Amino acid sequence: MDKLIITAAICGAEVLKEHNPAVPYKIEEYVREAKLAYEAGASIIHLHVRWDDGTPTQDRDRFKVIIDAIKAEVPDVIIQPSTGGAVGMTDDERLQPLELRPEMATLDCGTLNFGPEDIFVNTEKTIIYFAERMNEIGTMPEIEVFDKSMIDTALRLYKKGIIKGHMHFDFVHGVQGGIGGSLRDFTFMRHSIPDHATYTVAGIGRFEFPLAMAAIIDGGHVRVGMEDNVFISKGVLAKSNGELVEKVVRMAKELGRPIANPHEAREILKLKPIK
Ligand code: KMH
Ligand code: ZN
Repeated sequence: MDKLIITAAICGAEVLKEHNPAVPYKIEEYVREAKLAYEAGASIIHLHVRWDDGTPTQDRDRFKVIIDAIKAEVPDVIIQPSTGGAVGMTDDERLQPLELRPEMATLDCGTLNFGPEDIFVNTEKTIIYFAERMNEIGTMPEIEVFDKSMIDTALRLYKKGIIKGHMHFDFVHGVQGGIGGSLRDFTFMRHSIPDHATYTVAGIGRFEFPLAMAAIIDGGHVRVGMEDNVFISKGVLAKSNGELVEKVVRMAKELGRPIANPHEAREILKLKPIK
C-alpha cells in the first residue's frame, strides 16, 4: 500500500466564518491554516481564495499573492488551485488560476444540483475546455467527481486522449445533489475506477471521518478541511484545518498507514514539474 496522501481543503467557496471562525479570508489567515495543515501531515493544499471580506474569487492576482505567501512559509507543499470556484462563475473566470501554471488543479467532471437552490455547471464542452488548457500547461488534473456518472465521463474523455496522464480522482460524497456518503456509495465509486488510477475521498460534513477511515484501510487517500467539514467531532468545532488533519494522522497511525510527505506524494501521483 502506498503511503497516505492527505489533502487539506482549507477554505472552499461556500463555508463562512459564521460556520467556523478559523475559515481563512485574509492572506495571513490562509498562511496560518495552510501551515498548520502542512505541519500536521497534509502534503496537498486544495485552494479556493476569497477577498478579505470573505467573497469567493478566482482572481488570478489574488491566487498569486496567497500562493506566494503560503510557499514562502512551506515551500515544498503541493498547491492545488480549484477551477470549480463558486457556483455561477463563468468558465474563463474559473480558469484564471491556471495562468499561474500550477502543478495540479481540480477538473470537475459533471453538472449537479449543489444544495437546495444552486446548480454547479460543468457541461462536457466545459470539461474538455478545462482539460485541454491543463494539457497545454502540463497541470495534472485531480478528477473531481460527485457521482458515478462523472467517473464514466472522465473515463470516456481519457479514452479519447482528452484527459491525459496518471488518473487521480477525488470522490466527493455527501453534497446535497451528489452521491451519498454511505460505505456502499464509496465502495461503488472506488470499484468504478481503473486499477491504474488512484483516488482521494472527501466526505462532506459527518461523512468526512468515516470515509477517511475507509480510504485509509482501502489504500486510497484522504481529503479533509473546512471546505468539507468544520467539526472535529459531533457538535465540536475544529480549532483549525491542522486539527482536522491531525485526526486523520492519528487514524492512519492506528491502522499502520504511514503519511506521505510532499515529495512522496509527487512520486505516488506521478506529478511532473511544470516547464
Ligand atoms: N465550490 C464548488 C461549487 C472544485 O474545487 O473544483 C465547486 C468546488 C469544486 O469546490
Ligand atoms: Zn473545492
